[in-house]
Amino acid sequence: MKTKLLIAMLAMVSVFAVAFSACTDDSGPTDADLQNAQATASAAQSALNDANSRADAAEARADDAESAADEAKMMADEAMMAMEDTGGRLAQVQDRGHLICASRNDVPGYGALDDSGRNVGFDIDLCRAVATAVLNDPEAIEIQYITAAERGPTIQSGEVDLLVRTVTWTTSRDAQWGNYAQTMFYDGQGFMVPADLGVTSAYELGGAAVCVTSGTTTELNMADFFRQNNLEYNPQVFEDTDVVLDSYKSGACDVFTNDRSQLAALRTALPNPQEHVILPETISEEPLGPVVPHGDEQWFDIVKTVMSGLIYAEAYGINSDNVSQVADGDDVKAKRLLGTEGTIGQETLGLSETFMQDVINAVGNYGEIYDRNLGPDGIDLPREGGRNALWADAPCSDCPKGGQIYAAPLR
Ligand SMILES: N[C@@H](CCC(=O)N[C@@H](CS)C(=O)NCC(=O)O)C(=O)O
Repeated sequence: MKTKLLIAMLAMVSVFAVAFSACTDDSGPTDADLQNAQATASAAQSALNDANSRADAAEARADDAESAADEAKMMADEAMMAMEDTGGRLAQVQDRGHLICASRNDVPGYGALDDSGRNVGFDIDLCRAVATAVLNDPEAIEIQYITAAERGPTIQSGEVDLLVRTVTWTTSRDAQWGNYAQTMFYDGQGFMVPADLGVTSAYELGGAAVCVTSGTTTELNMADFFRQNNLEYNPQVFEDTDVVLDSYKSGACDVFTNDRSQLAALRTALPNPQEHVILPETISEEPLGPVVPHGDEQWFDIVKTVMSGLIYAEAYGINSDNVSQVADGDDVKAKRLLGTEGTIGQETLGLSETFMQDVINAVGNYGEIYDRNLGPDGIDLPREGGRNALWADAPCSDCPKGGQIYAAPLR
């Protein structure tokens, strides 16, 4: 429209210019002047007509382009909405029919093969809990076995849906590896030594050969500890747990350092556990839990909600034995968790109303998972009075309390 006006104005200006030049000539316009002016005016008129039709065509093209742009935007919005509806990774997992977890089979309590060759452990149960929430099948899992050093690249690439392999939450891992969903176990780093060394404190370890696995917070904390305390040491760094353990067993190193719960677990697998002591010092914070790949908030939220559900199920006294009765009972909060009253966000997450009933039926609540793997029926780490008890004001009456296991309330 603006183009049209501009061209029309230019044409008019050229006609007026001829007329004006004729008027300002003292001798007055001659016939030739008038003919020239008429010719210029009709040329200007046809230029104007021409410009008008070009402007009309341009306007039509602009309208076309505008509606094409609108259409493209609508399609992009629709695609985005469809993606949000189906959920990127959720849809992938459901299409594939199984969940891929990166984990392990070499540490009792977290992930190890039982007598029948089935992988069992705390980390494996968290993987099964998520598989149940999204596929209603705790067996629909594929475990990729990776070393500690492979954890970052594996979850960064997005080739697995979940990383559950004794992973400590740290700021750089959050930034580089993926999104850390929820702390499911509070650990800290310790040292194990053969009892006959006569060492009673980590501060007596100056000059020791220390076995550690690469790519772990353990390796970094160990360096800090010895440097900070001006102690010389000889680090023996290996990639596999088995190799570290063999080196420790063979006496190639005097000390084995790791998260305390793993030290306790691996100690039980030594030929004479009582011949090894775990020193009293804890030198770091190791909050452990599942990690999801960056870039899919719905998937991140799903995993967080499943973890919260496990924790609050224990707090509300819902377990694998009573889940059906509680679902039909009159405890409002418990019913909300189980999908028989209100909502905890199931629809937005793309999960069934009663997904937590399926999860608890399949793997139990947080306390059941703990007891089976890390507690009395597993590697027997005490819970009562420790950080891995439920929080101080947890509503349950008969669960261990006063700890730090706490999650987003389910509403
Ligand atoms: N929580 C620490 C340590 C995790 C960890 O799993 N450490 C060792 C201890 S046995 C390990 O698995 N190493 C053996 C391996 O990579 O196979 C971390 O996230 O870096």
